[in-house]
Amino acid sequence: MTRHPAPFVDMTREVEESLVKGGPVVALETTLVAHGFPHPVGLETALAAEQAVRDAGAVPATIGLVDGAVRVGLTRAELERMALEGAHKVGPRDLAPVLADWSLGATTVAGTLAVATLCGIRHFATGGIGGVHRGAELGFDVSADLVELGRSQVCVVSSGIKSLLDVGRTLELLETLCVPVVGFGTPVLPLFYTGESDYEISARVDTAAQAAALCRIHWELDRRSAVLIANPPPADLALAPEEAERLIEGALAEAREAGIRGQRVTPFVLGRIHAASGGRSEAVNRALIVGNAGVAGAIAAASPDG
Ligand code: PSU
Ligand code: MN
Repeated sequence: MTRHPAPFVDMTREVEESLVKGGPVVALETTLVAHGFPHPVGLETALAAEQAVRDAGAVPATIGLVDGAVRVGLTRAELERMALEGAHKVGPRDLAPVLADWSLGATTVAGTLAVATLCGIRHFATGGIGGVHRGAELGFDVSADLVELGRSQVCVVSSGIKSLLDVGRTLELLETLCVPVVGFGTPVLPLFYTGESDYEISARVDTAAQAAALCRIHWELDRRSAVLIANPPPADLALAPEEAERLIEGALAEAREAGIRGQRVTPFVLGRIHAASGGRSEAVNRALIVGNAGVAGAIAAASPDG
C-alpha cells in the first residue's frame, strides 16, 4: 500500500500506477458484498466483478474502510472480512465516523462515488443504484446515491434502477440532478431483475466507445454530474416483470411489518426477495453485477484518460 496524497486514503500500487499513467480504473463498491448477499455469495460476486474488469482491460479498485483508512483496492483477505464481519454500511455521512473509530466499513454507491471523486477515478460499476423509496412522500427515504450522482464526474454502470424503489420518482430526480440516463443497447430503462420496462430513457448507446464519447462530451461541457449507463441484466436469468413485482410487494410488506427503517431497508428487502424466489433473484443479481463490471471496464478502456 502506498499513501495517497488525500488524507486517510490508501491505494494499492496497481491502482495508483494506472491512475498516474491515465490508465483505465473501475471503482467497485462493498455494500453489496457485506449486505447484498448471504455469505459466500457476496465475496464470490466481488471477486468475479474484479475479474470482469480485468478481462475488459482495466484495473479494479474495490473500495472499503479498514482500520482507520479508506482502502482503494482491497485484498482478498479484506474482502473476506467485509463479507464476514458485519461491516457498517457506509454512505457519505458515515465516512468520518467509521474512520474515526477504526471500524470496518462497506461503502454504498454514494460512499464509493465520494471516494472515487477524491481519487480521480472516472468509472464505477454496481448492481442497481439507490433512489426514491416507495412511500418516500411520507417517510422521506431518498438514497444519498442520488445526491452523489448529481455531483460526481463518474460514469456509473448499473442495471438501471432497483425496482423495489419508486422508479418514476427516481427518474424525475435524476433529471433534476442533471444526470443523463443512457440505455446500453436498449431504448428502455432496465429494472434490475428485469430488462424491460415502460420507462423511456433520454439516450442510448450501443458500444463502450460510444458510451466513453458521450461521457467525455458531458464533462467537457463542464457538467459536474455522473452519467448513468443502464445495462440490462442477462436475459436468460432475468425474472418476469409480474413475478418481480409480486416478490417486491411481499418483501416490502414484510419490511413494514418488521418495522425496518433507514439503512436497513434495502438489505432486508433484497434478502427477503432472494429467499422468496428460491435463489433466482440472487442468481440474476450476481450475474448483472459481474456484467456491469465488464461493461464499466470496457468503457474505461475505451476512454482516452481512463
Ligand atoms: N446493488 C446491488 N445490491 C446492493 C446495492 C446495489 O445489486 O446491495 C446497494 C448499493 O450499495 C446502494 C445501496 O448504494 O444498495 C442503496 O442503499 P440505500 O437504499 O439505503 O441508499
Ligand atoms: Mn435510505
